[in-house]
Amino acid sequence: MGQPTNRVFSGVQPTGNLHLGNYLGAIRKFVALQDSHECIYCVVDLHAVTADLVQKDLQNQTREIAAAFIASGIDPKKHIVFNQSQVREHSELAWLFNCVARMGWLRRMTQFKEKAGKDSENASVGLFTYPNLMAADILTYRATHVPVGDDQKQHLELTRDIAAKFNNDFAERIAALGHGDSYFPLTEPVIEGEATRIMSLRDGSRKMSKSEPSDMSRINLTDSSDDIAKKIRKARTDPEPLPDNLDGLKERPEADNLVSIFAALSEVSSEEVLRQYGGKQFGEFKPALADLAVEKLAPINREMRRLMDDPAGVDAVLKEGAEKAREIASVTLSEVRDIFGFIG
Ligand code: AQP
Repeated sequence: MGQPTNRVFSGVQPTGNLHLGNYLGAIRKFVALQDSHECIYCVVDLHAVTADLVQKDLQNQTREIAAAFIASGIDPKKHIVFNQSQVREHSELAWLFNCVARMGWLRRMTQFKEKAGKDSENASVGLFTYPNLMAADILTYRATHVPVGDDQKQHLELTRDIAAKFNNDFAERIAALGHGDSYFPLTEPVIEGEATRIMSLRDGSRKMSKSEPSDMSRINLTDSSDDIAKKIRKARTDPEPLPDNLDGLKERPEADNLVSIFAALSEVSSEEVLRQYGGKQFGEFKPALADLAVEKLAPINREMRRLMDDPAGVDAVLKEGAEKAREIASVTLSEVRDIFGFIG
């Protein structure tokens, strides 16, 4: 089988509190790539247990992400939507990548440092090797493109390093087995647009995040219209009016963040938003942003609720997706086993 040329893979962890950053930084891009690419979108439940071993409601959290994918416009009939743990090949390839990746590469991963915090001796080994599993998720499908937020850039670089080392170390066998001069692609990240890093509504220096304790820091996709409006009204800002150009947003992280959110939701540039709102006070800008956010998110929220009312229906989509994913994954793993030289 030749390498695919336009296959997209990406995933979202079912760790609760799916937020506007996940939507604008990732899920909305997933939707946009559907017309031009073969897409595989995964609820990465094996990743969810790396930080907190016992998830409060993993099954419903998994369904919620799948529902968000579909409610946002991903068509599971045309593309593949599934949860990671149903396709065992991800774990097998991750083990093999544990042997390809080097300790020094993983020690440089900033996300591990952030998530493990000061008590890294007590972090799970899974949290440390998380980027190898992510590389396996992507390369099980030999995906060429991965839409992600800016925080995942370093993990994508590691995925490319793993692919390059594998291709290089096994070059002779790859060629001898008829796969040409490389087996895995050097996957391209798709990190572009106005919303690659949406920040917390309470602190413009911190990423909007599922694990941030304050619910006021993020807009959840399950929030009611009233909650969305309240969170935007209470979002931290400074007392100055909005500037009329991008330079004026420097050193104003909270203002910059709200302008970026407005731009991303209305699909225009931040410059365009400032042309319209430059010189205006937040008292005028925030209600306009709240209206826009509600207009864009309410239909997704409604559709997510409808889907979540039928858990068996969501499970059926995931099962069917897993079957389709396994068809691709089993071929890759069989070829990779041959390249390694295992019997069977
Ligand atoms: N604030 C963000 N702005 C833009 N994109 C973001 N993403 C996450 N936060 C932002 C992107 O969403 C996708 C799914 O993320 P994930 O489930 O893998 O979780 P994460 O990257 O670890 O970040 P979260 O969602 O905030 O979770 P926690 O709190 O656990 O760190 C990815 O493409 C990510 O880049």
